[in-house]
Amino acid sequence: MLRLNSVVATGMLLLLGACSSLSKEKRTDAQAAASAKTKHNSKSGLEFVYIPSGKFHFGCEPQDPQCDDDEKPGRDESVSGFWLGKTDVTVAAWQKCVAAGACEEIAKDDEQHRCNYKNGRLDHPMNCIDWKQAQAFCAWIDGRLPTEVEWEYAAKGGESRIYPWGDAPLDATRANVCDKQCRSGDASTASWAATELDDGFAATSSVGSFPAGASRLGLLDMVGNVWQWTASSAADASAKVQRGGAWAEKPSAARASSRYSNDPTTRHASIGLRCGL
Ligand SMILES: [Ca+2]
Repeated sequence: MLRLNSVVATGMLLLLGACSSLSKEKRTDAQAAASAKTKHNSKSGLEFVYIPSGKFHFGCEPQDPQCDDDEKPGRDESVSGFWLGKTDVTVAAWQKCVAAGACEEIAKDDEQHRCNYKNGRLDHPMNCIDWKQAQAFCAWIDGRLPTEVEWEYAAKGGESRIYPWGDAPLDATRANVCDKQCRSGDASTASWAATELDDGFAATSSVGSFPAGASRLGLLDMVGNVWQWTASSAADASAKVQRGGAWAEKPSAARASSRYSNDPTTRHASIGLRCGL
């Protein structure tokens, strides 16, 4: 009997070992993205990806030498499952919201015509909108702006990653940042333009132009293109946090833990939004 128990116990241990190694089996990002749950929002025409609940390290990753002080030391966070836009909110989606009477017409443009609304760039991210206008759009589709913790969790795919695609350095195929063209387009950004990069865009790009920069679950343009307003307040409680860097920012802002904030009334061609549901 003792011997039988021993055999059974050994078998159980082997089985547990097998289960454990299966659960640790590493899926590639392409496999993870292919099996991610997605849904179409008919009101806006936007796609959403389900981000399953989990825990992660919020803030500076130990392998990241570019972290700013406001990313350190980071902390453990838990996130409940939620839906996040696969792309930034587009001009086409914003037009639908305006037609429905739930969003404002955006009349303002900047002197370089980089605000996308009414400039014929329907598949570009909506920009030049303040925090309340961003909130109103998300409310229209029964959603909300994500918190910065949710945003970073999604950007990192729940893992320890510097960028949505992993730890490989940013290059011209990964994201739309302030590259050599950005310098020529706006003299004010010249001091931090990454002149060694040519990503092909002087200002915003059509959403999804950088598939090589996709996150583990297939989110596009999480970094670069436009900053994304979040629901979170900054250390200065009157300011709101924005994430992801932008076409007008240096590449180091396009890291998953990089943070920035602005007064909620700020409207700029480098700031847009992505909704959670
Ligand atoms: Ca660029």
